[in-house]
Amino acid sequence: MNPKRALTIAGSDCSGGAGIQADLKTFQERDVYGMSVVTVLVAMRPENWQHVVVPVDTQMIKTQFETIWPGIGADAAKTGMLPTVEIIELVGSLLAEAQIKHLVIDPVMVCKGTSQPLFPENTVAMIRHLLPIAEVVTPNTFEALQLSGMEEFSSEDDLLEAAKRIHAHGVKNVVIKAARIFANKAVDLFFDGVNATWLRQDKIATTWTHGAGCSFSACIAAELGKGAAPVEAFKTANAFVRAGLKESFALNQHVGPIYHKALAKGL
Ligand code: PXL
Repeated sequence: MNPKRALTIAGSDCSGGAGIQADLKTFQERDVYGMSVVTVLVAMRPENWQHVVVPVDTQMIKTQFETIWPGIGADAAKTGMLPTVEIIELVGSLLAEAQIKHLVIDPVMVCKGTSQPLFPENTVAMIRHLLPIAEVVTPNTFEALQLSGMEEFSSEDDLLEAAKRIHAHGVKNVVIKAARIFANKAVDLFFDGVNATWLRQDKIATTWTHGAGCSFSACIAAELGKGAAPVEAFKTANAFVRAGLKESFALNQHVGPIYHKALAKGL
C-alpha cells in the first residue's frame, strides 16, 4: 500500500468528537493516512461541560510540524482550532514555507454550545496569514460573518456576497455552511471566484452535531489529497457529514458526535 497522506493541524478534543480526533477518524474513513500537529488541548469539566483550553508551546508545535514536513511529507493539510495570534502566525509561516499541495482552512472561532470568548484579532490574523495560501476555506455562518465583515445573512444573495468578500482575501475556493439561517433548508455554497454551486437540502433533525464542521473540512482535505477537484471534494464532504449526522448519537447529556462510519456502512 502507498496511501495518500493528510495532516491536521488542530486542537485535541479529548471527548473524541471534534478537533484532531474527528479529523483522524475522517481521514481513516476516506482512506488516507492521517497525521497530526496538536495546537491546543481542550478538556471539559464533567459537571457543566465548561471547556478548559490550554495552548501547546509554540516550539513544540514547530517540532511536530517538522516531523511531518520535511520529515515525512503530506499530500494535503487542514487547520482547525488555532488558539492564539502567535500560533496562527507560526502555522501560517510553516505552511507558506512547506507549500503542501492542498490546504484547507477551517476557521474555527468558537465551539458549539459553549460561551468561550471570541478573539477578533484571531480573525484578522487568519485573514492575513492563512487565507492567502489556502485552496479552500470552510466557514459556518458565524465565521463567514466575521471573515466578510458583514452584519447578518438573511438571503442566499447575502451568502454569495460574503463568499465574494472572503474570496478577495486570496483563498481560491470558499465554502459557506449555512445550516441554521433558513427555516426549512440547510444551504451550502461553494464559490470558486467565478461560479457558485449550491446544495439546498432538508435539515437533519438532531441536536447531536459535535464535530460536523471539523469532519467536513477534514473530508475535503482527504479528497483533495486523493486528487479530487475542489467542487467534487465539497460534494463528497457534504454527503459524508450528512450521513454521519443522520446516525449521530449522545455521549452524555452535553455532547453527541456524528457517526463517522455511516457513509461507508450505507446508512
Ligand atoms: O467543533 C469545534 C472544535 C474544534 N476543535 C476542538 C474542539 C472543538 C469544540 O469542542 O474542542 C479541539
